[in-house]
Order: sequence, then structure tokens, then C-alpha cells
Amino acid sequence: MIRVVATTPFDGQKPGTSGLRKKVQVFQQPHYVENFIQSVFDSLQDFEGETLVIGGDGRYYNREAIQTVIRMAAAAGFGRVMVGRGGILSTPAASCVIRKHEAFGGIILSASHNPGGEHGDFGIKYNIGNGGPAPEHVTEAIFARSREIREYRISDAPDVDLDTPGLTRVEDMVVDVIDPVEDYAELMGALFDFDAIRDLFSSGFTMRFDAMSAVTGPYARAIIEETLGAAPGTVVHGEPLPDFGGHHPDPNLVHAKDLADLLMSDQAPDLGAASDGDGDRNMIIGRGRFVTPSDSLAIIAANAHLAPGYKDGIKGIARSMPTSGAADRVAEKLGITCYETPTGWKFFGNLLDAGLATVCGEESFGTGSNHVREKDGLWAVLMWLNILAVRRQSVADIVAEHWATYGRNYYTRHDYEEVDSAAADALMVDLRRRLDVLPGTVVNGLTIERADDFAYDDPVDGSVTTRQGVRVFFDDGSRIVYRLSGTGTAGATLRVYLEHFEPDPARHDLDPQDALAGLIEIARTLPDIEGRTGRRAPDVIT
Ligand code: VG1
Ligand code: CO
Repeated sequence: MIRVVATTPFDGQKPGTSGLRKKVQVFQQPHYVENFIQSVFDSLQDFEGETLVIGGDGRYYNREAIQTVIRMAAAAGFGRVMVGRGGILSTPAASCVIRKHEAFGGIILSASHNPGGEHGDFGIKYNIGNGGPAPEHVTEAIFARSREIREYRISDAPDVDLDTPGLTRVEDMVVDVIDPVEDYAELMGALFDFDAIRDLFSSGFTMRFDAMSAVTGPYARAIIEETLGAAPGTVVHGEPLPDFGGHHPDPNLVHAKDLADLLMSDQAPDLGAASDGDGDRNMIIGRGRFVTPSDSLAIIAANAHLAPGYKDGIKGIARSMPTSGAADRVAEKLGITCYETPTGWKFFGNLLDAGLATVCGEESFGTGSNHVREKDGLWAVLMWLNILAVRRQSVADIVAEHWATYGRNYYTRHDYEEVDSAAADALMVDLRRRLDVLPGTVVNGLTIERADDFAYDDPVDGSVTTRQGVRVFFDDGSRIVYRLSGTGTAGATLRVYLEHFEPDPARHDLDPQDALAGLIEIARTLPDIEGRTGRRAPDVIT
């Protein structure tokens, strides 16, 4: 039976960079999930009888939330839901399933790289029929609805057995519990030269893939170990755990430190890789060589034609604004456009749908292509494996050759986490207020050439997105970007992105923190980070 339940709005159900993210306890409040899901459904039209894809990254509260979404989808009139077995679907796999089965959309339960567990974070994201995150006009409609919602509709049917594949029903709606890996693995097989990668592994190539006890484990085991023949044990932390083993499932040098240390040691395998909570991020490290995500995007763009799915070349590249300009140099050489978008994968969707871009990336360990409409951690790893299988060089050599050809964009991001929100807001307000007077100012020997607050005009639908980060450009081509995170759940996170281009190969072997030392100092003092936030140093440096 379908019940209509009276409710009152919650404050703050505003989707951020990637969906609604809050502490688990917030989501556990009675009606909280229901209000948000009903707000999503109320913002959509013409889905009667259509298919909705549902899956999550396996974190604490995943199963409970999925049962609620299923009951509400039945009440809303969807004809069918496709749910990953065990409630599992990585974010890129969900995107793949939505596209392949021409679903109306999908609900992804994840807070991505944020910590999980009972006291960690939870999140809900709506993806549209192209498989990508809902664009801003949709998330704005959802938020507007959440502020006036008065009732929601839900079936009182018992829980669905999520662990047994096959078909059941809730009210008139079909529930299809699917293998979470199958469709995705098939797509990867169509894009990459699996035979060449098998040869690479059988020739003694070694690898460690750290799934960080998050969602990618089952995907990586099936594809890298079982299909491609990597040695058993190549995938570590391969079991998705509700609390990610107590770790922060964020593949970077801080949170995947064990992997990074191994790759810098004498026991290093040829390749190290890691993925995040929901499987859309990736980190690539060769023996003795960490590849920044910005460089990885550029190298993938320059070598994509080596993979069968991209053999005719790429049509364009897109990168988020704070991502380094390394990809722009590749685009220039290839004679294609490099689009610069605001942070967040939702801004790539139109470019991919319109065929303007083939490969996309963000400095935050996100890379992907037009094969789905999300960033895709395992895809990036398989792309690297394909490139390595064809070029038969080490990661370090490929990177060094790339820099020798294009120059090196020294790059780092400094994050100040859980800063007092008012202080962080005031810092940004002050920077924005000074935009007009900064040009011409000399700081520590560098002259500021121009400064702005990044705005994006979508070339496909003409929508305009403003206030996407303060950019300060210097006369030597260096750049500092300041923006506040839209994925945190406690206080504010100030992100400071630093970049300096170095054309001279003789100066390509510096530690980025050394190469950027002067700029780092300017970045600290220009908005008086210490005075305003009390922080002497960033919490996370990547
Ligand atoms: C961060 C990253 C951004 C990424 C987003 C979602 O957002 O900077 O590049 O798209 O996370 O990634 P923010 O607003 O905190 O800077 V995931 O893997 O958390 O969905
Ligand atoms: Co993620």
C-alpha cells in the first residue's frame, strides 16, 4: 500500500559540488532521506513506468537508504528499478548502467571520498538520463522543492532482498537486482586492449591496486586480477567495508600513504594505483614517480589513441578551472580545444553529450571520458595500463618524456580543512573585494598581472555559472586559485591551488613544494590565511 506522509522541510538540503552530503546522523533523522528523495522526484517529469538505477558505495547506511529509495520509487510510479547486488554500484558503474539500459536516471548513495561509518558522512546524488550528475538547474529545483515540501509518498512493502540477483516487485514496480560489475566490465573490455595488457602482466609487470576498502574492490579484482591476469593479491583492501576500515577513502599522497611509500621504496612494483569511496577517483604512481592528476590527464590525452576505444583520436579535452594547464598544451599540439569548466563533474556533461570533448579531468584525482558521464577511477588505471602495454616504458620515463615535449606544470593543492565558516567566507569576500586593485601589485618579487572570480558560460546550453573561485595570475605565468569546497560536512575547507610552468627540462626534477616555494608563500600571505583562520599550515598537501 502507498502511504502519504506529512512532513516539514529541513534546512540545508542543498546539493553541493556532487550531491547532498551530510553526517550520517543528519541523514538518520526521521523523514530526512524521504524529504530529499521526494524533492528529487517532484523536480522531475514524465518518469511514469520508466527505469531508475540505484546503487551506492557500500558505506554505513547504504542499505537502509536504498530500501527507502526503492519504496519511494514504487510510490512515485517508476516502472522498474535496477539495483546493484548488495546495494553496490560504483559511481562510474551507475553511470554506465543508466546509459546502457536507457534508464530515466539514477540515485547514487555515496559521500565519495569522505570518511564513512556511523560517525562519518553519507550522501545522495541524482543522475540524469545521460548517466551524469544532474546539472545545476535540476539541483536548484530539488533544493527549492526541499524548502516547501509538505508530504511524501512511500510504499509500506517489506524490505527487498538486495543480495539475491533477479526480479521481484514492490507494488507495481519491478525490482531488478543486477550484478554490479558485469555491464561495467564489458564496457572496459570494449575500450581497452585487454590482450596487450594481459601480455604486459605475463611478461612480469607488477602492480598494486589499493581499493581502500571501498567500492572498487570487486571491480578491480574481476577486471585486473581475473580478466587481465595480474597476480592474485595485486588488489589490496578489496572488500568494501561500511566504514572503509576506518580510513579516509581518498586516493592521494596523504590518505594512501602506504601505497605511496611502497612505490618510493626498493620493493616498488611497476605501477601503483588507488581509488576512492565510490570509485570515481584515481591515483597513479609509477616506481619512484607520483603522477599528479593534472599531468595524468595531459598524458592520457596525448596517448589515448593507443587504446582501441580512442584510436581515431580525441575531439577535445575539458578540465576544471583549478586543474593545471598541462592538458591545454596537449590540446594545442593536437589542434583541438581545451575547455575550462567550474569544479565538479556535472559541468562536463554538456561538452561530452555535444561531442565537443572526449577526455575530461580534474586536479582532484578525477579523470574520465565520453564512455560514461562520471569520472572513472578504474578507467584511468586501465588507460594507463593500456598505454604502458603499448609503450613498454616505465611510468617515470613516460612522464619525463611528456615534460620534455610539453614542459612541466609544477602543481600543488593546499587544503585547510574544517576552518571556521565565517572566517573562510570573510577571506573570500576580502579577496573578491580586492580583485580590482590587485593587478600591478608586486608580491615577493612577482607582479600580479590580473585577478578575477571565475565564471563559466556553458557553450552548449548558454547557462552561466559565476563565483567559481578567485584566480590570481602573475606575470611569469604562475597562478594561484582560491575556492571553498562544496563537499565538506564540517566547517569550511579552503582550497588553494598553485601552478607554475617550467619549460626547461634541466629544471624538471624539483620537488613541487620546492619549485613552488615562492608562490606558496605569496598564497599564504596575500589573503592572510593565518591571521584570518589561525592556520599556519595546510592540513592536506597534494
Ligand atoms: C571536490 C573536488 C572536485 C570533485 C568533487 C567531487 O569538490 O575538488 O574536483 O569534483 O570533490 O568528487 P570540492 O567542492 O570539495 O572542492 V567526489 O570523488 O567527492 O564525488
Ligand atoms: Co568519488
